[in-house]
Amino acid sequence: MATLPKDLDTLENAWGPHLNRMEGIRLDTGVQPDKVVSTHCCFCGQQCGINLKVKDNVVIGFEPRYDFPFNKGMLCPKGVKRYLQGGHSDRLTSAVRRDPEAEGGFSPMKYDEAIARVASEIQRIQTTYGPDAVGVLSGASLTTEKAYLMGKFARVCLKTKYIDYNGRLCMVSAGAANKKAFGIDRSASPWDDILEAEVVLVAGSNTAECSPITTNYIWQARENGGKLIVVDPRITPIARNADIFLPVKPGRDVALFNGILNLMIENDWIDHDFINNNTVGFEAVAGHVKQWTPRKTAEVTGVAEKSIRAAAELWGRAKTSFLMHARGIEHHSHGVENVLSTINIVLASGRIGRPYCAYGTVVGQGNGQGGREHGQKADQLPGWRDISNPQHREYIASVWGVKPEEIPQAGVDCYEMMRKIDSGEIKGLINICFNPVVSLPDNAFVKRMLEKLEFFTVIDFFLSETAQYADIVLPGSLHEEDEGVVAQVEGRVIKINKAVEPPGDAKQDWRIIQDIAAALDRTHGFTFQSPREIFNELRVASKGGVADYYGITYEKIEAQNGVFWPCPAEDHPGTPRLFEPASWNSVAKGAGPFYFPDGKARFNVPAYRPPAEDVDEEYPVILTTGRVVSQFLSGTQTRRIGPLVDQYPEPRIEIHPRLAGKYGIVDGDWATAESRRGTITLRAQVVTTIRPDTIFIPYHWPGRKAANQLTIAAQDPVSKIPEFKVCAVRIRKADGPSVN
Ligand SMILES: Nc1nc2c(c(=O)[nH]1)N[C@H]1C(S)=C(S)[C@@H](COP(=O)(O)OP(=O)(O)OC[C@H]3O[C@@H](n4cnc5c(=O)[nH]c(N)nc54)[C@H](O)[C@@H]3O)O[C@H]1N2
Ligand SMILES: Nc1nc2c(c(=O)[nH]1)N[C@H]1C(S)=C(S)[C@@H](COP(=O)(O)OP(=O)(O)OC[C@H]3O[C@@H](n4cnc5c(=O)[nH]c(N)nc54)[C@H](O)[C@@H]3O)O[C@H]1N2
Ligand code: SF4
Ligand SMILES: [Mo]
Repeated sequence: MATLPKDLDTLENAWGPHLNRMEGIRLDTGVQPDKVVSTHCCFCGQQCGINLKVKDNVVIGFEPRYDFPFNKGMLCPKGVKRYLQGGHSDRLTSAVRRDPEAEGGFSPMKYDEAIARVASEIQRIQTTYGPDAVGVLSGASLTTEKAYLMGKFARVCLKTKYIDYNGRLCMVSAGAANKKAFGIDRSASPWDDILEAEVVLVAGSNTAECSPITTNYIWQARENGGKLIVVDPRITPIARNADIFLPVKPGRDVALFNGILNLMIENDWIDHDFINNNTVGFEAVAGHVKQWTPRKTAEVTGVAEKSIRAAAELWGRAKTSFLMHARGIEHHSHGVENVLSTINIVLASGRIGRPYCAYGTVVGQGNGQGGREHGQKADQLPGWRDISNPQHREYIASVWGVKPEEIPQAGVDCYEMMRKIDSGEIKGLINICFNPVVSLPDNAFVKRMLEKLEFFTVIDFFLSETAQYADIVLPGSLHEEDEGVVAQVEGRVIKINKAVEPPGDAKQDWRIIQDIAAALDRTHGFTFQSPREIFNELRVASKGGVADYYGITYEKIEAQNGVFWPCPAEDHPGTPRLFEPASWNSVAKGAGPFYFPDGKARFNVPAYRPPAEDVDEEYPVILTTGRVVSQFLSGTQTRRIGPLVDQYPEPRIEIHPRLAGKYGIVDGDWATAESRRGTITLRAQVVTTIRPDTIFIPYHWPGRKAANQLTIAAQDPVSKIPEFKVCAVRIRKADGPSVN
């Protein structure tokens, strides 16, 4: 096992916890790298450019990339320490099988035997119960080639309809709303359009902690005279510097944005020409939002009437603007409506598809964008095609060399797949790049379901909390051990380059998948020799779809430092800004710039619905959950990086002094939060930066520290995203951490 030179680790420890502008900083440890590999950070959807320094097949250090136009030489604390996980002693370097006798419950086994066992279990289950009895869970941290391969593997090799992915917990409300409003699911502009925007509106995004490089764009806009509006129940670091802060009560964003639109219409702060020429459905929305008077909006949202008026005026009168949102408005049982309500105020303003006039969703996972385009979603085929559309099935069948009727129909979302385990329809599960035990809501149910499976296999590079339920764990690859493309937050397709070989028996994920296909003797379509070959098939499969990658090649990505999709032809430069009046789409279709046959964007009526579980006398406090800067997602990676753990070692309950006082809780006390589904005891962090009716718990920890013991499995009816951002709890002071 490769180990990291200690001095590097120590040097890194000395660096501050905040955004690191690294100009001039070079690691000078006397260790000369053999090579420097230009690639991207493995963590969030910003996908900052980074150079990895490699010696003896070990990543020993890094430099931020100044040549990548997005991060321009900056990285955040996670990006800075990303490579430290590679040398961790927990790294899986062989296949392991469940073994109650062994220390830790698992013992190593030969890779080929593990693959043979996985294949024989799949065969046994499918012969006994039918092809749909085996399901696949996949992930959006995978490269786009792997995401594409997983969709094809489920449909063509396993012939199961049950595949879904962890982006279901992340971007699907934004995706569904974008498709409804624009006909395409991608941020509308490169982030440079933030720089000169007169107003930047940030809704439900803890930008400074979760998308730190985006923060820098917003600061630059402010330096250029721009104003900032932030909508969040917490005064996040970015909210502290807002011109107008709207401390919305969790789950009430539809009311807020309907109220703002109502004021825009009343004051005629709308663009009639744009609405008439480029949109449909305005009248219905205008009629609907009339009821959202400032007073009613204030009552429902808990935001002062004068702040709502001030925000509507600032937004309404602006000449240029950028609206962005993240999971704060999307993780709701009405997440799609929340997003549509923000899109409505963008469309009404007419400020989209022009310089400094834009709208975007802040992508979460490393390939949160690319991972949702090419067929690992339950209802999707490559190129953002629809699995229930006969023409789409026919085209993809022709690319895959199968008959259209052989492609299964739509499956169900990943949480519903858990329910299918409960009902006995799914008996075997293959999980790659997903840690549902930590990340799905109401996780006691999830654990019971994984125990209920007849066979469960996981492909990961660490023995994640989910892998601990597996019969066999196959040793997958780290980001820096493979190549492929991802699409970052702006819609720019970029290239991840391989820096090191996987250690021991660990293998690139696409090889593992194809090894399973070979062991099943179902190799048709699974004989790729490289990610490049997979990408070339993906290009053809996406051709003519909304997410058209046909004109993108590895060489073009290299030459242009990324290519924005859609890019339908090799001589097409890509599409940085969508919806420009003379965009490829409008030229091709002879219509307006939006991705519908008539070229017009859609207003949608977003009716207000309260959260699925509102507070009551028994459970009087709102719980909302999310992130902290130093941890990433389910924490499997960042909880193994010492300096990041030191920064925020364990979750705490953020609580306002007024609420804390009511229960006799002071800062640092143990406090218990209890919902109808579970109980958690953590230290209280008493802060004035949160609404007094709401508590916040970050969710990156497993076991008794897992926020998802409490959350509710209520889902949006369209996107199926879980309501991570609101449930009802009661709280009390506790003597110490719970023991069980
Ligand atoms: N450090 C760090 N960075 C990350 C990640 C990470 O785990 N750690 N994960 C990445 C991923 S996958 C994602 S999805 C993104 C997530 O990025 P964000 O969405 O920015 O992060 P969250 O903490 O989930 O939630 C954002 C904010 O929503 C607010 N909020 C809660 N309820 C509501 C509500 O009802 N309305 C409104 N308007 N706001 C509300 C919370 O107070 C919080 O400040 O971050 C990415 N970047
Ligand atoms: N309460 C609450 N719950 C939430 C959220 C919240 O805000 N609140 N946020 C939700 C959101 S937005 C998200 S995105 C999800 C994320 O939830 P998950 O997807 O479950 O979280 P990850 O930590 O990304 O888990 C990915 C697993 O895949 C592994 N992995 C990473 N990269 C690769 C790879 O390239 N190959 C292989 N083979 N394995 C890999 C990691 O080691 C890890 O074990 O959590 C959701 N859950
Ligand atoms: S902002 Fe995201 S991509 Fe950039 S360094 Fe941080 S975690 Fe990595
Ligand atoms: Mo996410």
